[in-house]
Amino acid sequence: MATMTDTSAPDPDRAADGPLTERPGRPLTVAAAQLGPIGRNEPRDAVVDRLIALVERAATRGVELIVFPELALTTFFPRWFVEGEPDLDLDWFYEREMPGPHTRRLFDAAKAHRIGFSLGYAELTPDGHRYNTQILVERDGTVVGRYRKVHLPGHREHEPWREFQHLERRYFEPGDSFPTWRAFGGVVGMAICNDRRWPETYRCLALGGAELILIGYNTPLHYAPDPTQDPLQAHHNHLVMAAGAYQNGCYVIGSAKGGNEEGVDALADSCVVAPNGRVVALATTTGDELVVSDIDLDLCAHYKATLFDFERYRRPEVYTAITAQKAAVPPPHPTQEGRS
Ligand code: ING
Repeated sequence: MATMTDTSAPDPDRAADGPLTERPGRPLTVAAAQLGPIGRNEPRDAVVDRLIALVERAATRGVELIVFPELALTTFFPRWFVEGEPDLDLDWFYEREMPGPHTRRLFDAAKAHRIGFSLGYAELTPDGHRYNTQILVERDGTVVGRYRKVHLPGHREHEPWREFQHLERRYFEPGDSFPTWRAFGGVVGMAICNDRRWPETYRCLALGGAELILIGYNTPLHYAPDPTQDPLQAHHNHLVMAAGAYQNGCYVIGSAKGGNEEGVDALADSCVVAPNGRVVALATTTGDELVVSDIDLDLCAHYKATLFDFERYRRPEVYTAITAQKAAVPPPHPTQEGRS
């Protein structure tokens, strides 16, 4: 039991003084705002109309925060080697400002309904840098922050052997941080698509205090480097988000752009995952759909203050390989004199 005069951080070795006490709760109504396919030439205004329709549907459900998918304003253009497509202007897919002329009315509609949101888009900075970006906006319309995708999957050069390309490493530069922000009554972090497959993503965000992690994704059902993974896409999708949620005591909201987009079938299965690792809300279609859940951010403490009490149980001095190494370094082969 901590002494009365103890003003330092709680002693990580203090004896537990009983089960977690019930807390008043920090309720929040959230939703994954799943999108169906977006056509190659679908005008921004037509897409924004779809986003606003989801905002308005969310308002009827008392939703306070909606999560739109990755690259939610355009088709998933990294599926093409654009230079080889005469009628495709790569720059057309990027936003130079956010909000910009086409997206300002989305921000206005959300603010009018006091709904916050995260939105994935292709960002072109004034000095010419290109990122796969997600922006976070509070219920009063304030831009809280922006995240730039750290883990860029796929390849950089045209690989004609593939049914379709995955040229994110050609069209984007990687982000270099996992920021978190105080917003929506808790601490919020963001990640994008492939980021959700890497445990480092969730742990870095949780070390920044994240209780709610917002993830947009565009995931083709076909994975050209290993088609044996194709039938496992839905399983892997929830596997990684449920693990990330549970092991870090976070809610995770995954929002897909699903369905058959320009000939490529993409996974839907948008969902809300609770800190206990359970999927508490799941999409039923592959189109524009609101996947709503009433959550309580205080549920995070049931894991952050017990099993996953970082201050008490983590051993960073032992984990040095995680930041010291990029690739795996297996042990040497045993020598004739004896095993090493
Ligand atoms: N897409 C995919 C993702 O990580 C991918 C890349 C496709 C991985 C298919 C595995 C199978 O979900 C993005 N945009 O990162």
